[in-house]
Amino acid sequence: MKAKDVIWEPRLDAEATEWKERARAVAAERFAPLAEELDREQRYPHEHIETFVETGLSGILVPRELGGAGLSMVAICAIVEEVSAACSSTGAILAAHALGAVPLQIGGTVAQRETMLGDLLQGKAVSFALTERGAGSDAAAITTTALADGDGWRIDGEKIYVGNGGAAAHYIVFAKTDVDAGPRGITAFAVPGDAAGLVVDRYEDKMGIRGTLTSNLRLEGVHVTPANIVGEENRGLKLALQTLDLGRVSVAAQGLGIALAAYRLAAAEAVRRETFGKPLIENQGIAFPLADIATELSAARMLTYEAAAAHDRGERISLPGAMAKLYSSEVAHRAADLAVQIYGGDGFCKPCPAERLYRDQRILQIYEGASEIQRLVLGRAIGDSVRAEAAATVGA
Ligand code: COS
Repeated sequence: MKAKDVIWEPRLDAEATEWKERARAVAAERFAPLAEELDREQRYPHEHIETFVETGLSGILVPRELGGAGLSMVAICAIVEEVSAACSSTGAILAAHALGAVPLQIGGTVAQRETMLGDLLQGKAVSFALTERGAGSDAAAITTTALADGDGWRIDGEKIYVGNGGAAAHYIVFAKTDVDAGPRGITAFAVPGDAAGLVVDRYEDKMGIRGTLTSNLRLEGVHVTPANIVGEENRGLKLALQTLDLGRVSVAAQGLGIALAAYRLAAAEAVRRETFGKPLIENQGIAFPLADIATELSAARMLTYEAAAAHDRGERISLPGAMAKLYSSEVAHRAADLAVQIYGGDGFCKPCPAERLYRDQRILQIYEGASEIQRLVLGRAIGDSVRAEAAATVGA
């Protein structure tokens, strides 16, 4: 039996199956062979962006009428999972490319969609610039301002941890247009990467996914007009949170890919390596944790593909998306930890792939809403549902 056969497989339609197989073949041929090098050299893979364009991966979320594939979220998860299993950095870059399209799909004008989604198809990313030094989990606390200036606004502030920053053609920048209105005073602006006053001035030296760009963005007197607003003025926080609802499902899919890669390594090594005269897997101390990971990985897949399917049915996915991200990222953590343990000393040393996966998975519990935020979202919903039920009982 092949190790992967034990894990539950989602039932995909013909289109998603075709794309999953295509992604697996491209990832095996082009992404997996460079995974170790990208990590070692902390190198952004420009050649993989060309591959995205050549194979259509750059347009997975772009609507068909604009030349993209307009795929379902289920198909996108299957692709992100395959690519992440081959190379965590490339999976994260692809997911970030797709994320950039979401605010435009939700709130972009026809002209914005044509320009920026057209660029995305050519491999020119749209980056999401929300987080600031004092506003990570508390997104409403951003201090970047967009104050009225002539025919538009002047943006001043600093964004951190901007995915694809420096390689993007456009940035969706969230700024306060009404400093006294709290969460209802934030607006999203599409800012061209070459706008005067926009500077990418630092790249982070990261523990994992070292082939990705994570940048510091300074905005000093960047001039924008009403044509740059994405969605409604002062409703940018809602747009950001709607975007993150979907982004969290694709982070869950990255987690599935990393967990699967770690699980396959761990299972193969447990069968290959012998101690005390028998393969490691003949010991329950090794077989049982592998069984647990196989079960958890199957459960994480069920949560993730169901959240994606719910989105495709037109349902709001804040809660299933939060569960999928929370669980999948923690399964990836446990799977990578087990792979390191089974490899033993080798697992602690480079260039063992288990060592790389252990570092790569760590960000999944942090970006696009830390595990604590997913629990906060779910905890609030639990309180609301109990109170609603109690109120309904009193009213009955
Ligand atoms: N979809 C659409 N709208 C949403 C939403 C969602 N998932 N979640 C909240 N909103 C709306 C609320 O309905 C509210 O709208 P109104 O102003 O019309 O009432 C508004 O957004 C503010 O919501 P809320 O009051 O719940 O905001 P809070 O500041 O209390 O906190 C959390 C919201 C903590 C959940 C949010 O800030 C969050 O998700 N933080 C994490 C941010 C993140 O993921 N950062 C990573 C960035 S990418 S690396």
